Order: sequence, then structure tokens, then C-alpha cells
Amino acid sequence: MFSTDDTIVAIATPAGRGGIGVVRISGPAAAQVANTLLRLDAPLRPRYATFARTQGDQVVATSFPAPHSYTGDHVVEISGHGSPVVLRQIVEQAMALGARLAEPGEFTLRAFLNGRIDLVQAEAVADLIDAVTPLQARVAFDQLEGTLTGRIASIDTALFDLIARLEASLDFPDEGYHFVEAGETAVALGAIERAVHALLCDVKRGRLIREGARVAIAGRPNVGKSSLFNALVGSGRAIVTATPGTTRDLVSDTVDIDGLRLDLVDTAGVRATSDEVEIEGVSRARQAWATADLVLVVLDRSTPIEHADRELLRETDSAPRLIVAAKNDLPAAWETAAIDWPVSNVSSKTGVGLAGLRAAIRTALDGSDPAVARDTAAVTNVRHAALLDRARAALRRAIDAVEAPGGPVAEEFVLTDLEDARAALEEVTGKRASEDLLHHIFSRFCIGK
Ligand SMILES: Nc1nc2c(ncn2[C@@H]2O[C@H](COP(=O)(O)OP(=O)(O)OP(=O)(O)O)[C@@H](O)[C@H]2O)c(=O)[nH]1
Ligand SMILES: [Mg+2]
Repeated sequence: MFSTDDTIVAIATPAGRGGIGVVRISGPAAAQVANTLLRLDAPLRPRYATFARTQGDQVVATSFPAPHSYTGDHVVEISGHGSPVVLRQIVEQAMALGARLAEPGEFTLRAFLNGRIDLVQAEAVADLIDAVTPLQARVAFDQLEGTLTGRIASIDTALFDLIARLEASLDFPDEGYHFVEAGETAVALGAIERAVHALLCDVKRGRLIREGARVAIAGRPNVGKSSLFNALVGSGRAIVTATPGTTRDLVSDTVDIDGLRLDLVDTAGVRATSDEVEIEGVSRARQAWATADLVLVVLDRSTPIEHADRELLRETDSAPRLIVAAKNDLPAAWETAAIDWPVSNVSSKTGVGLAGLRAAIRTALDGSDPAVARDTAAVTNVRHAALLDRARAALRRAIDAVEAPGGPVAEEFVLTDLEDARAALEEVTGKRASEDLLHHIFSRFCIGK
């Protein structure tokens, strides 16, 4: 089992030089270690920043007595000038005084083990730190604040209540409640299942916010793929020339569209060729489309539609895609009605149409307009989604048993399913969590968190 009775120490700020650097000490001996390590003019007062000296630095130390600290243990935070050398010295001195170097995520693990936060909130801490877009950060913050925790807790309470009533009827068969009261139980179960279902409805959008999406650009050579890529990324990342077959390798970069993080991939133009390098490029392009969440099929609006365009439209027919008519600043060589599919007109040269394309990408990926999508999704984590799915399946089985045409089934069977649903919910919040799972989750964290 994890130890929580020793005192741990680590640098809590990023590696390298900085304006300030913070060393965090947590555990029963934190105050004692700090008092020995620091030369203090006045003793540390709880939650007051106090000036002090270490052997090699001037610092400000703050003491957070248990349980009112990040970890729930006694914590002392020492802020020094952000020199890696000096911070390391402070850590070494703390270790010489009996503290142990903290494992990655161990401060947060202690917060979890001490009941300060549940597992959903601990995972939200990591997500908040890893957030790349403001929307990702907001969703993680919401979970840290306990939004999801609260929704799961109320489902769990309802489930617990139902289980207690069913168990009571089992314990007192003489009272005449030998079988489940089908109608009442079915109603209660239905409400619980709907609550789980509501959480799961947001999963796709939640995961999209958390993990982002991969968007690949496809088209025959010279239609303006790399120019579109550069316009969306906002840099001259990909090489653009008038020579068809310029792009060979995959070029990718990150784009933020209304808070959605996209991994945008530019690919080689597809055509039949005997050039070895280009053949490999085209094969990589096809792989990129196949693994993308969305394909932007680019056509050149200023040159007639070619056989290769039609082939490509057919090839990407079943993939989630948007058709983009590029070079819209030039005279059009075809009407958009010629394509049996909605078309976004853009000019990478002037930027006209790019905003509309961004909105179309967003809608294609999460099926909602940006204003609506700003509502935060509760479930963003695959682990949570899988467990909620398990809970829903168990509830479904219980409902089927209660509503079985041959009359209601004995309580024992329904109870087994309900306990299964509860176990899944408790694994989300960490009430039931194996040591392996905790290791897996907390090893993702940085040292000092
Ligand atoms: N007028 C105009 N020209 C464009 C536009 N986009 C691209 N071009 C020109 O079209 C030519 C090809 O552009 P690229 O972006 O390299 O095309 P590509 O599809 O990546 O080409 P390959 O990498 O060879 O497959 C270049 O000469 C660009 O300057 C546009 O919006 N307007
Ligand atoms: Mg290109």
C-alpha cells in the first residue's frame, strides 16, 4: 500500500531557471524539517508568508498545517529565487533531515488518500496542467470543482437507497415483500439509468475537447492544400510552390478552433506517378485520411474539375469530410452545383472564407455551433466513460429483469446488477480503486504535483 506516514519533498515548479522556484514539503515532519532547514527571524505562522534564509538563498516560507493544505498533510512551501541549483540544495537538505523525494503525482495522491479530493478531481488536476486550449482548461477546472463528482454522487445515493430497500424486502420475507415491487422499482431504476445516460451523452464532445481531433487535408497536386494548411495554422510551415507535387511527407501542426485542439495534417497531392518518393508520399497521405476524424477534400475552384478530383471524391465518400473549393479569389472554372455535396469556398491568399471553414470544421466534429459548445461537457475521460457505460449496462439488465414478461425476478438477481452498477460508479470516483489503477493514474503527473 502507499505510505502516507512519511514526509515527502520535491521542487514543485518546472525544471530550469525561473523568477521564483517552489519546494514543497508534505507529511507529519514537514514543519520540523522546515524549522531546522530555515533560518527564521520569527516562527512560521499558519498560512502566513514568512521571510527566511536557507544556506544559500533568501526565501519566503508558508506553512499549511493539516488538514488545511493541498495534500491534507502538514505542508510547508518554500519559495526561493528560481535557481535550479539552490532549489536542489533545499531539497537535499530536507532529505538529509529525513524527508523522502516525492514520486510523480505523490502530493496529489496524498490529497486523494486523505480524502481531500476524489479520483475524478485528481485526474482533473492533471488535465488542467496539460490543457492546451482555454476550453480544455475550463472543462478540467469544472471537474476539479466537483461538477462531475456531484452528479455521480447523486446517482450513487439514489442507487444506494434502492439497494437498501430491496435488501430490506429480502431480509423480511415474512412481511410479504418476497418479490420486487416491479412497478416502483422499475420507475426508480429508469430514473437512475437516465441520469447515467445523460452523462454519457456528452462523452463524444467531452473527449473531443480533452483530446482534440485529427484533421487531414486531401486533394490532387497543386490545388492549394499546403496554402490552406498554412492559412489555418497561421504560419508558413508547409512549402508552397507552383510546381505540382511539392508536398511529399506529412506535415502537421496544432490549430485551436474555438477551443478545440486540432492536429492538422497536410499531405502529398494524389496522382498516378512513377516517382518513388511521391508514391510513398501518396501512400502516407491515404493513411493520414484513414486515421483522421475529418478529411478536408480540397478542389481548385480556378481550374476545371478533373477525373482525379472525382476519384478522390468517391474515395473519401464514406469518411467524415468537408469539401473545400480553394483559390476562390481567382475566376471560377466550375459551379459549386457541379459537386453533389456542400462546398466551402475559401481563398488562402486573401483569407476570405476561412472563418466559415473553421465554423464548418467545428460543426462537423462536434455537431454543435460554438456558442452551444461552450457549455462544458462533464465526462471527458475514457476511463470514466467506460465505467459509466458498464454502470448503464448493469442498470439495463436490472430493468429488464424487473420488467421481465414472466413476472418480476427475485431480488437477488436485481441486486447483483445494482451492486455491479454501484461498483462501476465507485471506481470512477475512486471509492473502489486498485493500487495498480492509482499507480497508473498518478504516474502521469509531474514530480512536485
Ligand atoms: N490565387 C491563389 N493562389 C493560390 C491559392 N492557394 C494556393 N495558390 C497557389 O497555388 C499553387 C499551389 O499551392 P500549394 O499550396 O503548394 O498546393 P498543394 O495542393 O499543396 O500542392 P502539392 O503539394 O504539390 O500537392 C501555388 O502557386 C500557390 O501560390 C489561393 O487561395 N489563391
Ligand atoms: Mg502541398
